[in-house]
Amino acid sequence: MSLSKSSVQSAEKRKILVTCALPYANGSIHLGHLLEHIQTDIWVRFQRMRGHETYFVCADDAHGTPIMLKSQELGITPEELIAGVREEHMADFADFHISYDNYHSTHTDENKAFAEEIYNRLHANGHIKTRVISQLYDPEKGMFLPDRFVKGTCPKCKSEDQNGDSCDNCGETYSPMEVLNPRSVVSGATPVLRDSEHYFFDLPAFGDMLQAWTRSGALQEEMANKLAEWFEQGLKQWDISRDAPYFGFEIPNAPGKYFYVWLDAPIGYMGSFKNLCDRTGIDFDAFWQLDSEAELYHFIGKDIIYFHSLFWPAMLEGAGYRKPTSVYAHGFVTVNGAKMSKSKGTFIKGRTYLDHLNPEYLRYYYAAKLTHRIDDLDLNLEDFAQRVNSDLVGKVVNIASRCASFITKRFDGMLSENIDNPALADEVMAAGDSIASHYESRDFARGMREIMALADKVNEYIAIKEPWQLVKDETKQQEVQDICSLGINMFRILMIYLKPVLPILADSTATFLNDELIWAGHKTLLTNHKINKFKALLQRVDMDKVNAMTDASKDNLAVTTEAAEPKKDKKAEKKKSAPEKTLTGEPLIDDPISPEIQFDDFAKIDLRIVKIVNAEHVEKADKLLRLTLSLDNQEGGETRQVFAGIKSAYQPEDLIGKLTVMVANLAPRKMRFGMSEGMVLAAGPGGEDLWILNPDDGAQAGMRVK
Ligand code: NOT
Ligand code: ZN
Repeated sequence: MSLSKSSVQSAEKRKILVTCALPYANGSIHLGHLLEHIQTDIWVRFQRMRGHETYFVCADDAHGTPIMLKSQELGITPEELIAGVREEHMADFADFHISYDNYHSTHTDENKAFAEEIYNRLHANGHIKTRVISQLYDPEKGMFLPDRFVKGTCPKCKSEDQNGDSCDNCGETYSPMEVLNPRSVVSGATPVLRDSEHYFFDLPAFGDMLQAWTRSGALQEEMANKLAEWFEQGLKQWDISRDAPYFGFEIPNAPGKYFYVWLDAPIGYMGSFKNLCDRTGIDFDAFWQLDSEAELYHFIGKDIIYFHSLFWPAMLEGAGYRKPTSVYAHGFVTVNGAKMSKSKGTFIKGRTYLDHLNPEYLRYYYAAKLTHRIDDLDLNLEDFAQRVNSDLVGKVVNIASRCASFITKRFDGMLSENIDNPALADEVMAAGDSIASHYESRDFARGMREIMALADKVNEYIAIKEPWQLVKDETKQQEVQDICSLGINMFRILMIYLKPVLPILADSTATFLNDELIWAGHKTLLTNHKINKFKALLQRVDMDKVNAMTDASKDNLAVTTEAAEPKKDKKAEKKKSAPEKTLTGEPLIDDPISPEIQFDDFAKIDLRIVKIVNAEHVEKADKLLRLTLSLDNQEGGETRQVFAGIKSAYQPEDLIGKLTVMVANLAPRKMRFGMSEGMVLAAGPGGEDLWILNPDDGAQAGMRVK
């Protein structure tokens, strides 16, 4: 990410610090995250190309209950968990060419120091209040339960197995204390109410400042409207403490109390930048002090506007720091017109994409659809292939491939002294300012359209001139050289314009053309200049690879006992398959990371073919069947009771006498209905299509027994 000093364009050199929202350290990067990181990276690369002093930082968001619980589940420390996930995230971003100057973590000394300092200043300025609140507490696990970790019966429609904060059946939202028959998702225990003193940040005290800031023009229109609604509803004090056990930073002078993850998450922007400054000598204060003239931008998803446009500026103000210049929100990614879905294979992880496709295709497709607005963006996979093939391969690279071989073969790689058609050259060169303004205002789609319209003109020009015909006439050689030299020059300028989006294609173009492709170069032409032999610069998108990617993203293996995945709830499941992040509160548990296991680990799993000797409904459970499994198929032999969430697919009587596969050595688990002493395996997207393996009922595993 070199800052090309020679490319200084604009009169004034700006100091710019840019961030993306910090991904949680408990799940993989998917194409939803990548919209934001790609959008921001394009903007940052553009600013760097224009010669501005630009820094781009991010970090993993490492704290909170889900990360604590997940590390326990995996039998590792939270530090080990977040270190591994950070490596994975950094590799994913690097492979999508996201050019971070620093990718840090919120669980660091820098972040701790800033979190404490900001808190201490807020405290000293009277912005921290305390009061006792009552919350549900899991007596078995010994912890307070965030809303999402409570389940039970909806107080309104009485539908069972609903979330602690809202009902999927009737849509009602409520407090977890209103839930009937509540249970802890962590242990299955019945939660009890317990009091605890909490620390609150006095957000309402910043109401006037926030209203003024909102109207300062720093925010997108849709966002300012959203804020106006929130102001109307009235700002509330924000609970910033959580009780031990919690993975985070302890609050100064408050033993056993921890900063809520969302308190130190935005401070992570400062922590990451500080770490960069300490390594490289950049002046941290010049970017963060109250009267800083540097620009500070946060790119975020629309779901976390509240945190970035209310809490964060108020915290900064209260602690004596500057506020963001702008917060730029974007919409969510849908795939083929719908929410990303695991069963359709459209919940696509960054790594799965990279296993099949070139990252620059996605960079271009997102750029071609991104505007400065908050609308959702649809990744239509057919359109994706078609668009990339038609624009990048068919229009842009095509110009080079049509012209290059003549220059190499006939003219020893030399571009001519004259170029044909100065009017066309002028038009392409002059478009730089307008394309730059589209980049600046994040209207990448308009920029891409303008670039492609120019590419169309250049292609038309070449098609009319037909150098492949002229070349046959010995007297027309100079004309051929001039036409093709113009073509190559136009290709070069278009690639300068595309460089923020397609850094790797731009690099290979630079090698091909012996030219650096700096932004200022769009006003110059290469004449009497030697170029290298043309090599294919970009492959077409192959639909088979797109399909292979969605196949690889299909997640059909559903583990069906509740015992196996105590934290799986419908709402989290829904959220998991959505590109968006959490709206408020605790992060959701994302995909469990599957650590690679060795054969020895696998060998520990006692998989047995067992006979279902009894199956029955479980009173008050809408998903579960109670199975009695015979391990040795002998009367009076060893049996196990297992609760399996397969009620949607089977009548109990159809199961009796069938064989299935079970994990026989899973630690028994106490459930509301009794002990579950193992787990049966099943496959399928769910609902009626859920098949338990049945080796005696047909040749193939996975055949339906119904
Ligand atoms: N980890 C959060 C999420 O929604 C984003 C935190 C961004 C940093 O994925 N914070 N602020 N404010
Ligand atoms: Zn309900």
